[in-house]
Amino acid sequence: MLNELLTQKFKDHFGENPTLLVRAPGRINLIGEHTDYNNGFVLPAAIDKAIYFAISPRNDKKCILFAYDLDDSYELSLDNIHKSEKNWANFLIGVLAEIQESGKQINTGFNLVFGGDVPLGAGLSSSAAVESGMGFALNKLFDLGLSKLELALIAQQAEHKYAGVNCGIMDMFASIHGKTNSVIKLDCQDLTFEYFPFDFPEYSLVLCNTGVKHNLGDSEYNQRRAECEEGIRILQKPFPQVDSLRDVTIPMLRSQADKLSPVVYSRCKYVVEEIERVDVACEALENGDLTTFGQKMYETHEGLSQDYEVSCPELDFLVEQTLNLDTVAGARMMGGGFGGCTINLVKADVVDDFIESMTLAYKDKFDRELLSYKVKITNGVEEIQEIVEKAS
Ligand code: GAF
Repeated sequence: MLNELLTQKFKDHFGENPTLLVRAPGRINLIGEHTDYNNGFVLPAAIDKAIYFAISPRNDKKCILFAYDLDDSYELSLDNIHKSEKNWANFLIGVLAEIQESGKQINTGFNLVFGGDVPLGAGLSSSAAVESGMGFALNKLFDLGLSKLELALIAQQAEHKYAGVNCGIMDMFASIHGKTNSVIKLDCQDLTFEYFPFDFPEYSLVLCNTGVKHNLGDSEYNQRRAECEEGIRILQKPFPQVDSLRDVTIPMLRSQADKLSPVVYSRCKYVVEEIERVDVACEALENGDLTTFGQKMYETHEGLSQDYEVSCPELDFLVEQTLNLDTVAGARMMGGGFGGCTINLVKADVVDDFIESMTLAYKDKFDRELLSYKVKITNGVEEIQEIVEKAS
């Protein structure tokens, strides 16, 4: 539906059919939060909320970008790629710039319309979806021969340099490598991964969106990363073999407690525990043990809230609300934090009641509307062949 609207917009705006249509999904993360930039493990998946791209090559050097959701456009030349004053355009320009830097030259411009239904600021990685989709579309359109991993790394660099967030690799990796009904256990140290089936018909994945996005989110994120790096620098003195928090154990950390500030100690403690938790959670998943898996999700939330301090009252409230519900296996805040969504593993037959009671409780407590989404796990970024044929 969305891609049909986009195709129509493309025709109206550029007077031709797009050559290529692409779908790039947002992501959820089951467990393994703030571990990616610490060389740990994560367990994300691509979801049925996505950003769509309609694109065609041009004969000149112009790149015309049109944001469907904002009804706004931006134009630049391949001869002069630079940051824009329009924030939305920078996610696309960043990818273009990184591709040019990678040595895979794009020599002719293009017309592009993009838009989708990944809620913004909800912790579902709409920006990674934009970057991943842009890279995939350009790679395909100009036959650049970039691998999936190269596309993920390009998207990550674009986020660092053009959005100013020193993010890890998880979001773009998930948007690109997603697989229907599977979660991706990604080792962020060597970027190897394996799929774990996540197909439990008796449970649904429900996201509860606080609608809160604290402005400090990006700078606090970068600060958390810096605090982890400070911890590593201190730990490397007695333990020179340590390269990242992946190499640290709780006894090692405890032995240096007097050298680390209480804040840095708590940040490191959370990360070390979380890296271990992903392993236990994956084992539970393999055994079909959603009770243990859910307990680990709650432990993650506790750590993110108390030690890593990236939660907020709205997220804490939503998680607390589920604690006594035997229809919820696990719940926690998801993503970078400071707002966005909680992820909940809810018995499928009570999802509507769950959403209704959460909505009422949230309204009652914060006088805000709670938006909830039941999400499905889908494939990662892909070309949408049929629609192009239908549209032409
Ligand atoms: C954000 C970042 F972009 C990811 O790399 C990851 O660190 C996540 O926060 C926290 O796990 O989504």
